Parts: sequence; structure tokens; C-alpha cells
Amino acid sequence: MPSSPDQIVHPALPRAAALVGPQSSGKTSLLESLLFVTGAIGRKGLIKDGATFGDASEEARARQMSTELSVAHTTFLDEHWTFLDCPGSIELEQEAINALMAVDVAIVVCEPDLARAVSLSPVLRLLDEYAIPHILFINKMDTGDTKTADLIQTLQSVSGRPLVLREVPIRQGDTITGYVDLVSERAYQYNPGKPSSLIQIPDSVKDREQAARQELLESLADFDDTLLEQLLEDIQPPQEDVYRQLTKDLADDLIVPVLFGSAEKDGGVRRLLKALRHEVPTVEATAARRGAPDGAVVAQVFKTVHAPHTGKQSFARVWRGRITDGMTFGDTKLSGIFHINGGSTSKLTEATAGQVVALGRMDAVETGDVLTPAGHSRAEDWPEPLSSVFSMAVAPENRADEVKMTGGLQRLVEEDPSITFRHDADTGELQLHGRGEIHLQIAIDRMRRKSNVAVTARQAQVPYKETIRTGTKLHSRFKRQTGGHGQFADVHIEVKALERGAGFEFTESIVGGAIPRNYIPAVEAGVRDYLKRGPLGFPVVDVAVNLFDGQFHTVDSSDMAFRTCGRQAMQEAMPKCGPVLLEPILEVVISVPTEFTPKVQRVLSSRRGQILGFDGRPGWDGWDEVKAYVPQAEMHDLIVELRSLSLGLASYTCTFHHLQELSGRLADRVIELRQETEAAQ
Ligand SMILES: Nc1nc2c(ncn2[C@@H]2O[C@H](COP(=O)(O)OP(=O)(O)OP(=O)(O)O)[C@@H](O)[C@H]2O)c(=O)[nH]1
Ligand SMILES: [Mg+2]
Repeated sequence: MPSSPDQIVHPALPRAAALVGPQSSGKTSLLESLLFVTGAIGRKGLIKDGATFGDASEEARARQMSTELSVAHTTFLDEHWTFLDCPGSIELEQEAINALMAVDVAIVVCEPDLARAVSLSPVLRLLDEYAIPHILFINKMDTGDTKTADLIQTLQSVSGRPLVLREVPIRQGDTITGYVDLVSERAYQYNPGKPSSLIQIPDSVKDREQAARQELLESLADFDDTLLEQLLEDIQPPQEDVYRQLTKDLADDLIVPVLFGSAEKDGGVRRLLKALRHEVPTVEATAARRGAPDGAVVAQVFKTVHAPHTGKQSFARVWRGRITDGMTFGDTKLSGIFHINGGSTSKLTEATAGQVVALGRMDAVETGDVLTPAGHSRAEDWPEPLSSVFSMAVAPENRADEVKMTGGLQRLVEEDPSITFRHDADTGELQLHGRGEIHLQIAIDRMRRKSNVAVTARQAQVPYKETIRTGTKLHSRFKRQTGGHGQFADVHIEVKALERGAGFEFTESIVGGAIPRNYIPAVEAGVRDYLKRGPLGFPVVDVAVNLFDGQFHTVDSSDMAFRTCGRQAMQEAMPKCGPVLLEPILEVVISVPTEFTPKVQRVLSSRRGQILGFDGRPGWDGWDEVKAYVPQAEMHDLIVELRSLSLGLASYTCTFHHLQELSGRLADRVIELRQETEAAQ
């Protein structure tokens, strides 16, 4: 096991790296290898055996995929490293986005697969948007035989920054047996389970090595005039200058160094560690890049976890200074500093600059907050939560668990800002919104484990409404004689259809005191009671009701009687007014790589969508934004279809736009279903 960071004397402050990249590219396996070759773990576990250091949670083990961030620590040549292994699933993107805000470098892990290169584009764009230094690690080089040059060319097409190959592979047949470092121009041969050994550069790679080295130097020369002059004059630049330039350009997110290897066979992993050691910016530099405020002690929370026994934990990176247990941030007192390492937690007494720790019971603190002794507040440039693209209606399996479920949901939302929940007044459902079905299923499993509450989930209902096409005048009398004094009310109303979006309007034009003024609000209340469920079974909108005449009785009339009469009048009037179903239409904006735009348009048409047009996505070369009106009833699994046609890349935002009449077979079916569910209740 790695020793506690308390006991390690660091020549340099601890640094942190995030492992990000498409699903299944081998991030958790790479973490395993990084820990193994640095001696933090004695033997390696495999994903398929559920035995890796990362992915310790039940949800991850059960699915053989990362479902949340894993934190792990190790030391390499006496320097402390924290690795944040992020889930690659596009549905769990929020977790990776937040983790990236806390690290000095991102290691983007990808596969040597030309067809999947495009799946890197969301994370690469995010890294460039926030100018986060990143290295590309092409993993699984033990599989396939794609040429490095072809790979780089394809990967370059999705990277906004120039890719700079740092090494070229030495191959024997399909197998990679070593590499040549393009800066030192030294060749190494892989030795399974051991560090690589230095060899002569084989003749077979000399030409490739020279060409690749020239490209590397040319890329660097774009950002340095001295280097450019040397190149033009055919002078070999000193090695230190090349290293210095590489380090500077990486720190400024001007270039993306590319390394390769095999996490499963530990190939290229020591090489990666060396690059990290020499080229990754310090925590001081990262704190400056992230705009950490001045002050002796500054930290930032990038993840919140509710642990069943220890309570709320705020995972934080210490940007500056020393945090000690019991200290206060404004009026929030810290209670416990924890060293999180895979699935285990131990206590610390303090945490210093560079470290990643969990801070205990900071109840008022949220993910994204910057902590200083003066207080805490959300960093201005903290990423907005991703919008929801998938919804489910949830209910506790056991009715008595209603309150427990609400508590569990609140904790879920705090842990994962891309989850929201709300009570839908129209359908009466509690709806959980997130980034996809797997995302919500993982959230529900997590809630069962942590909050001990089982919930069932089903497709959320569409909040249909209804209105009328014509109007009518109607007279209604409510009269009851039961024992003592009776009940009496009499109203004349006129019902009219209003234009779409007008809502509900109640007016009165009573003359001569036909109904005393004090009863009129009761009539309106009765009318409004009725509007909750119209003749088709849905809330009524876009209707005007005018009360224009009536009668009363000095003894038997009451608010109650007029309210009942108002409702009754509507009940009689509405079926005569040509009721019609209204379905909600959303304005949807879909972002997708241009090559998939025609397919997206076809999907929208097949879902009764009305395409409004498409245009280039601002700031996203090679992407389109397709705008359309889509019935909410067609939205439930839209994201599933969009992702399946776009290698998982399409996403959308949507907002309610208008209500639209729905008639014919589709409407009949909706009304029928409504009647069936009402009968079953
Ligand atoms: N052949 C080969 N397979 C690998 C390598 N690295 C990982 N794998 C396999 O790829 C699969 C996915 O590996 P993971 O480490 O879980 O990938 P990941 O990127 O962490 O996946 P998510 O976190 O779910 O996105 C597993 O079956 C691994 O055994 C490698 O270097 N070579
Ligand atoms: Mg993983």
C-alpha cells in the first residue's frame, strides 16, 4: 500500500493528474499500471475480475466500468502524485469536467482506433476551453497494427492544438518492442515487468525517427523564434532548450505531447511517468492558471461525496498554504481531513499545497467553492452543470420512505450537479433528470446503497393539456334541501376559447346585483377547480369564462354553494365546446459533428419534429447545431437514438416552447391511456 502522504518528505509539492478520455479506453487499467510500476500496489488486478484499485464502488464493480471518480496516490522518484481516474461514459461527463478543474495535467487516454478518434473531441475541446495542459496517451498498442502516422493524422483532425509525437514505436511484425525518444534520440526496449533497457536505434526506424523529430521541432518552433532561426539555419538546438520549450508549451496548452503504450502490459507507463515528472506544471502554476485568489491558505472543492458513516466530504485540492483540522472557512468549521485512496479512507491532521484531500462536514460548502479562512464562494469560472437529456419518474418502493427518498435525492444532486429532480405539478410525479438511462440507474443504485432507500423508476409522463375550439353559454343551478337550511346558487356563464398561450381568464359582467359581489370569487374558485381536469382528463388552458348573470337566495346561498355551482357549470359547458388535446412542444438544439447532421434530421422527422434549420456550432469547427420543434412525447429516448447514430457524441438542450393541438389516432391513444390509468387508481 502507498504510505500516508504525511510521512513522505517531498522534494517537490504534490502534483495531480486526471485520467480522462472515451469510455473503455483503459483509464482505470492505466491507473492500475501507474500504481504498480511505482510500487504503490504489489500486484495488478484486472477490470474483468473486479479487482482493480480504482472502481472500488459496488456500482462500478457490477458494471465493469467506472461510475465515479477514483482517487489514488503514489510516489515516483520521491515525488507525490495524485491520480483522478474519471469515468469515460458520456453520460458521466460531469464527473470528469469537475475533476479537470483541480489538476495540473490531464492524461487523455485513447485507443489506436481510427474510427473512434472523433469520440475524443468533447474532452479535447473542454481542455482547450479551460487551457488545461494535457498529454495524449494512446493505449492498447498491444492490439491492432494501425500505423502511428495514420493515427496521429486522424487524431490531429479532432484536436484544436497541434499534436506533438514524443516517441516513435519500434516494431517487430505487429508487436511493439520498444520506442525511440524524439528529444533525447535514445532507443529503449520494453522488458515485461521491468524498466526498459537502452539500445542502439535500430536501422529500421532511423528514417521515421528523423522525420518525426523534425516535425516535433517544427511544432515547437511555431512558438519560439530562437528555435525557428536555428531550424532555418540547420542548427541542432540544445536538448535542454527543446525540453524547456516542450514544458512551456504544454503548460500554456499550446501543444499536446503524444505518448503511447499498453496499460495492460505496463508498456510505456514508466515513460509516461517520466514525462509527467519533468514536464507537468507545479501546483503554484496551476493555482495561478485557475485564478486562485491571493491569501496564505486557499483550496478548492471539486467533488462532494456523502459517505454513509463519515457524512459529507468535500474533495479539495489545496492550492496554497496549510489546512489543519478544526480550522474555519468563514463560519464553516472543518471537522476531519481524510486521505482517500481507492476504496480506503484514513485520517490526516493537515493538508498542504498540492495535496488532494477530503474535508469533513463542511455542510455549507458546495462543489466548485474556493475556500479561504475568510469564507467560501463558488469560483466564477466553475463550469455550469450539464443540461439534462433524459428523465424518469421515481417513487419509493415503500410509501413510508417518501421523506428518506427526498433526502437521498438531495444528496445525489449535491454529489452530481448533472442530476436534478423536481415535482411535476401537472403529472404529480417526482421526476429525476440526468444525462441518460445508465446515469440515472447508477444514481438510483447509489441512493439504495448510501441512503438505504429503494426506488422504482419508470418513463416520465408527458404533461398534456387540453383546451376548446368553440364556446357556449350555459345556465346552471345548484340547489339542495337537506334538513335545516339548504344550498342555493344559480349562474350563467359564457365560455370562450382563447388563443394559444393566453392561459385562463375569468371576468364577470353582473348587473343589478343578480349575484352579490362577495359570492363572485367563489364562482371563480369553482371554475378553477374544474380546470384541473377537463373533459379529456387533462388540465384545461386557454379558456375565458365570463359570469354574466345568476340568482341567489338570502338564506340558502353561500360561498360553498356558488363554488359548487361554478364547477358544475363548467362540467356541463366544456364538453359542448369542442375539447381538444394539447401536447407540449419543445425547442430542441442538437449539437452534432457535421457528418451526422443528415441522420439527425431524419431522426427528428421520424419523431414528428419540425426542423427549423441548422448552422455551424459557434466555436466548434466541424460541428452543427440543428434546431427543431419536437413534441415532448417523442423526447423520452431521443438521446439514445442520437448517440447511437453519432458515436455517442450528439447532445442537446431543450426548453418548452408551445402547446400544440393533437388530434386523430395519437390523441385518441393518449386519452385512452389516461382513462385507463385513472380507472386503475
Ligand atoms: N489489450 C488491451 N486491453 C486493455 C488495455 N488497457 C485496458 N484494456 C481493456 O480495456 C477494457 C476497459 O478498460 P478500463 O481500464 O476499464 O477502461 P476505462 O477507460 O477505465 O473505462 P471507463 O472508465 O468505463 O470509461 C478492459 O477490458 C481492459 O482489460 C491495454 O493496454 N491493452
Ligand atoms: Mg475506468
